[in-house]
Order: sequence, then structure tokens, then C-alpha cells
Amino acid sequence: MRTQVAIIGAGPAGLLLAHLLRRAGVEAVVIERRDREYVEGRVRAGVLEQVTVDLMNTLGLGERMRAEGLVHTGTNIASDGDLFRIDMSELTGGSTVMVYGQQEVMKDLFDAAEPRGVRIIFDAEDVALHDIDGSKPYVTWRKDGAEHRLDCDFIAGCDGYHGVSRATIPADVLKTFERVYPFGWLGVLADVPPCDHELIYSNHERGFALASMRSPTRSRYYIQCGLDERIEDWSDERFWDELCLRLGPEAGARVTRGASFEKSIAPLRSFVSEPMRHGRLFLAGDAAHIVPPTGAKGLNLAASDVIMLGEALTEHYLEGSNAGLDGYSARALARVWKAERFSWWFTSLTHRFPDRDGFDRKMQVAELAYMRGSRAAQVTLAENYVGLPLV
Ligand code: RFL
Ligand code: PHB
Repeated sequence: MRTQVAIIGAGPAGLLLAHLLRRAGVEAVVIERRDREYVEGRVRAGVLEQVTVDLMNTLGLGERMRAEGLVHTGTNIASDGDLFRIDMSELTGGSTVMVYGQQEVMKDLFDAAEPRGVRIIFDAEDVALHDIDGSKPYVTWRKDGAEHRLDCDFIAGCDGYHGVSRATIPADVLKTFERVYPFGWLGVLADVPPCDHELIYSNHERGFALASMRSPTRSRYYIQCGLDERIEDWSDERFWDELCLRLGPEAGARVTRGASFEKSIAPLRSFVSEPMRHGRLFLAGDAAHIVPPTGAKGLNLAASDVIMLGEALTEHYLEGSNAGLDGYSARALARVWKAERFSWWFTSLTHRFPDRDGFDRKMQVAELAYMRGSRAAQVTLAENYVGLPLV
């Protein structure tokens, strides 16, 4: 089998890139280790930046998002229970974010794949990348007991943090940068109305909490937890009690309790691997970088990476220019590092660090008090939260 671009992974990065290339008339095949139900079933991101919203619209896949997604013009911060609002739209000259879950984005991308001729091979075992340094790279895998091979011009490694693509790059070429945080997020989904029409990020003495949502009838809540904690120890009752405490009396009183239907713990990590290209392999999304979820940047970075990679590949095939491909890594990393900085800063400002002392906590509280009264500080948060422009 032969194609122009082999895409490893059918997550947001891989499928957005496949749709972009299809639209530009560049041939691609997506090779995914799992099945559609698995990829679509993962409860992950909830907030889309304008760049990601625009991408869905450009691809002609924004209809359901525009009908069902929730446009947020602001977000809320709580400091030990005291709430204040950041009017993102007013502070940024009209920018907003869209609350539309990653599961919905994936459903829209999968539903449109077959009618548009986007080729996806699911259940590919032992995917391996070959000859990424040479001029004739290829990908092999096993499916239903048979061996398969796909020859291509380029490989897009969109297979997430645990994927095989980054691991194929020789170790002496890669530089990695990492910060592992000494806590995780315990997340819950429940079919109850959200406690607010916007999100609430709360710094509380007992730890961070986040009130988010998926729809007017479905809430998504998170609380910071220890890495050694077990889901079984968190009954719904215990979760609601802790959440309400951390959101403070005002927001806590508005929380509607109900049975959760999803509960999971995710560790928090900052990670960047440089460069994002080696030979004919290009990395995009979580395969190249991870952010802690506090800034809601992970899926959005995957989207901005593949916009840049899609442009570069299209330029190569349609205009015969390699300028975009040669500049891809530096261009993508420039935006990635700014999002890494924001996500690290927002995490540091809002979470309780077990190894830090009373002084550090006072610094957090003072910074939040400063932000409450300073338009300049609010602009800084707002322009990063809605997403920095693509340059
Ligand atoms: P993904 O989504 O991990 O997809 C990678 C795909 O590759 C497949 N794969 C392989 N395929 C073939 N061969 C192999 N060897 C393979 N190994 C893996 C996998 O099966 C999978 O289908 O990476 P991608 O596409 O780069 O997308 C990244 C986003 O999923 C991720 O950044 C976000 O979910 C992060 N994130 C958030 N991002 C936001 O923008 N806004 C948010 O509000 C937000 N909230 C979150 C989040 C992530 C969270 N968790 C659980 C990590 C909240 C949470 C709790
Ligand atoms: C979510 O709704 O899952 C969500 C929202 C905002 C974040 C992280 C996750 O910062």
C-alpha cells in the first residue's frame, strides 16, 4: 500500500490533520492502535480556543458545535471561597472560548471521515516506523494476524504521549524537558446542572477545585488529589462534600449533587520534546508535548500544531516548497512553549503544593488578590486563556 502522508494515531491531532489534508487534496492514511469506541469514549478536554473553533468551522465540521457548544465570554476565580470574574471577551477585544467536549469533537471528526474519504485503519497492532532518516519511510503493523506495510513520503506522529513515534527518534537527537507535579486531578461527570454558567477555578487551602460542564444538564468537576489516592476511596458523597468545601460557600451552595457516571484520576505533567521533526517524521500534539490541564491547552495545542503541519505539507505538494516543512518545528515550538508557560503558571497559582510552605501559599493568595484588582493582570490571564494568535 502507498500514500503520501502516513498519520499515526486517530486522536484529535491525527484526525484533524487527516481532514485538513483531505480537503487540500493530499493523500493520507491514519493508523490507529485502538477502535473508534475507545478513542471517542475517553473523557478529556472541555474547552476549545477560538483557533480550534475556527478550524472545525473551516473544515465544515462546526455545525453541531455551533448548535450545542456553549460560548463563554468569561471565567471565574475563587480564592479561599471568594469569587471574582475575568471578563475575557471585554479584556481581549471580543475573544471567547467554546465549551464543547473532546468526545463531541471526536464524534464529529469520525462521523465525517467515511463520507469524505478519510481513511482510518483501526486495531493496528505493533505499529512500527521505518527509515524515517531516509527518503522512503514506511510503516508496518499487524491486523487480524496479517502483516501490513504502508509506504509514504512523510509520517505524522500523532500518537500521544505513550505512542511509538517519538520513541523512534534516536535518543541523542531529542532534548526533553519535564516537570512532574506532586498531585493529580480526580474528575467526575454527572448529569446534574452546573453550579454556574461559566467555569470556576478555585484555589483553596485544602487544594484546587474546578467547576466545569459539558452541557446545561451535565457537569464536569475536578478536585486536586494525591497521586497515591484510590478511586474506590472516593464515594460520590465524599467527592461532593470536598468539592463544595473547596469551591467556597457561594458556589458550593449552588452545586447540585447526583450520581456520577465517570470518575478517574489523571496525573499532571509538563513535558516538551525538541525538535518536533526528525527526517521525514513530524510530531504533533501530545506526542511532542504535554501540559497540565489547568490552562485547558492540550487539545488546542494539538489543533494549532496540525494547522501548521497541514499548511507545510500542502505547500510541499501544491507549491513544491519545503520552507514550511523546514520551519515547522521552530514555528510550532514557539507557540507550544508559551502555552507550557501559561499552564505551568496557572497550575502553580491555583494548586496546593505539599512541599511548599506558608510563605508560598501567601504569595498565591497575594497574587490572586492583585489579579482581582488589576486590569493588567486580568488581561494577561484572559489573552492566554482564549489562546494566543497563530504566527
Ligand atoms: P491523544 O488524544 O492521546 O491521541 C493519540 C492517539 O494515538 C493512538 N496511539 C497509537 N496509534 C497507533 N500506534 C501506536 N503505537 C499508538 N499509540 C497511541 C491512541 O490510541 C490515540 O487514539 O493525542 P492528541 O491527538 O495529540 O490529542 C491530545 C489531547 O487528547 C489532549 O491534549 C487533551 O485531552 C488534554 N486535555 C485538555 N485539553 C484542552 O485543550 N482543553 C481541556 O480542557 C483539556 N482538559 C485534558 C483535559 C486531558 C485530560 N487528561 C485525562 C489527560 C482534562 C484531562 C483530565
Ligand atoms: C473540562 O471541562 O474537562 C476542563 C475545563 C477546563 C480545564 C480543564 C478541563 O482547564
